[in-house]
Amino acid sequence: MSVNVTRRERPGETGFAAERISERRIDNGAAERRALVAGLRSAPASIAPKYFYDARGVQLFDAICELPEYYPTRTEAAIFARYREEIAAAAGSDREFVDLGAGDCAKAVQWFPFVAPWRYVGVDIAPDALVPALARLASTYPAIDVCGVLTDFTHGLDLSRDLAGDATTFFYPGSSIGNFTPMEAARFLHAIRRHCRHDGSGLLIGVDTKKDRARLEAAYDDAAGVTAAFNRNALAHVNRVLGTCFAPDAFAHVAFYNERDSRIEMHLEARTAQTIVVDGIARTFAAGERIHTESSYKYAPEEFSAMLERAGFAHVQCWQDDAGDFAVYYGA
Ligand code: AVI
Repeated sequence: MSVNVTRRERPGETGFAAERISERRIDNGAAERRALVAGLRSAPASIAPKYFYDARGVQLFDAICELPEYYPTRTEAAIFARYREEIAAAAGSDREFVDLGAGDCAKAVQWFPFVAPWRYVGVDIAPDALVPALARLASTYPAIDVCGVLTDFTHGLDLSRDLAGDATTFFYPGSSIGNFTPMEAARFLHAIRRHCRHDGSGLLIGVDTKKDRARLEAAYDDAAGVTAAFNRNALAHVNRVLGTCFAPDAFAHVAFYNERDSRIEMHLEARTAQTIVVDGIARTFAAGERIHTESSYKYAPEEFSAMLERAGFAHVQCWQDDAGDFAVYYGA
């Protein structure tokens, strides 16, 4: 049975009151540039995965989510659809609903009829998709107090000034937690738990599972080459940030499952020796040398449930598809 939410369409209305959006981003431009330069000069070299997500990277990621090989998005959606009422019963209704990495808010909005939030807080680092989506939500659901927070929560989650101070459902879908190291993930879960101060609060999260190497590797090295383009696009982004002259096509996309660490690793491998001036100093990448661009950790359900419990969540429940390809958890 779904809970009734007042729904009123006001087509054409796109404005959204600026005071409903809290700007919590700190201008770390210089420090971020230094970290990028240091990563490129190191051996092995690295580029943080956030450099995937310029405008083209966001489009490429959307295309990845539609690929036949990339099962996480589709499988999570199927689990949500199949167990929506059961999950909503665990999370409860009439909560403040905090959407971490909200983007265009599309995943969260599907929960509205089932959990009837009285307040929605979309949290994201970038305003481009979030602000117009909040405007649409505010107009479509006038009974919900719709707000946004712009922040880079990968550097630590502090929403103490932004929450109403009531029972809160945190929502973190898409296995984005897999892009943290296990240590960072544990810290992040603890930070969310610290925000769950009121009875009825909890976390609803989607996490990818371990599975056979061939399927994992295909998901990160698709036949159409979309993930390869996504990976190489990080170099085009870095060129704009640092004024470097990387030729993205001079680097091969490499993705493999590191079974020891339970993670997919993505790298860019120099096809031939490449000398790039990075912040005034030449850096030569030997033929075959790799730049590490992303790790995507996979967790067995018992491992992730234990992580949630260590972070202080109780009554952890897990829902999976029949093949066990993905898992959705709720912990109170
Ligand atoms: C955003 N994140 C959960 C994706 C993942 O699966 O780790 C990013 C991605 N990288 C390549 N394909 C998708």
